[in-house]
Amino acid sequence: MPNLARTHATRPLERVPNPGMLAEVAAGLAAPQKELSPKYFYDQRGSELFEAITRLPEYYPTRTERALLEGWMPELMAQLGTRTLIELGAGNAEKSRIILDAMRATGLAELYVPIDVSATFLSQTAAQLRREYPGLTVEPAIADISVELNLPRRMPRPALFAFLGGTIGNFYPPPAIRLLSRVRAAMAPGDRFLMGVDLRKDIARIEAAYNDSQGITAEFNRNMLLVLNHELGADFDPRAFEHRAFYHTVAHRIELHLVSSRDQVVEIPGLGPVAFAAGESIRTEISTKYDRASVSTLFDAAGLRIEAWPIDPATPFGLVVGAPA
Ligand code: AVJ
Repeated sequence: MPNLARTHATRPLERVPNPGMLAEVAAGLAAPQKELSPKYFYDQRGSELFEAITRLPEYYPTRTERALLEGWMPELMAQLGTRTLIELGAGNAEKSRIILDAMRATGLAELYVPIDVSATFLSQTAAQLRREYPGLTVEPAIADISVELNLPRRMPRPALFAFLGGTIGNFYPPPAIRLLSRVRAAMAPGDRFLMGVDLRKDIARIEAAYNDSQGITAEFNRNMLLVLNHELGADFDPRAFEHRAFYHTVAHRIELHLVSSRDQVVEIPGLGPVAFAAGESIRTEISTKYDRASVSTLFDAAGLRIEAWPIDPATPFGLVVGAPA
């Protein structure tokens, strides 16, 4: 467990230089429902907090997905003969090892391309994986996948594009389709796309996963304000915002909000004062839950088709194997 009792100071950020951040934040905070992108959760502390979330008893997606990967990857990799693994949003690459092990078992693990916004996590992960997998070329790409993939020019085929964890759920449908289309455009015939999706289920179970009893998710949510303080010189007081997570039954998604506990004004240099009324919220994340039909709709729009749908019906959480349509 990382030290979660730290003060409001954050460690230096190493992420994609993002000159558009101020403009994006300004637009988000000017909307009737104030909104910030979940990509701003992940500085070093945010990444550590997310790792702590993945180990929470209430947070079922990570361990379910890991079990699915362990069960399905050996067979899938043997069948596909995958030579390159491209991972969108690689983080610490724990699940990548399951895929890489399966690739190595077929003797074809040649290139691994982890893509992430966080250069810190990427360089640590890359060095570690080079030691663990002699003969594997590790070529990290620093990119904001909501904008670009920044892939190496040459990659041995067939390649597997992996987008795990259910992170597709962070995207509203139009950007989700743009992201999937970007993956589709980078695919050659014979390549495959592997995506983790959290599935619709009992609402209480979903809500519990985002309202854990230890308050880690609340700290993770508030950490975004520290990222804004550090990156933009804003003066958010995270103690003046409360964590709220609820299921939106019509849109089939969890929404994370930070609710202002009082009337307050926050100063963001270059943007000026931003007023919050007591009870007013910033939406910081959506986490959409799917079924086969809703994944199929996204895939259709992106030029992909569902080739396989291995899910855990008990949880339920799923993997989707996509191919060019
Ligand atoms: C990393 C986007 C998959 O939506 O479940 C976990 C992020 N937010 N708890 C998710 C998250 C709060 C997570 N994803």
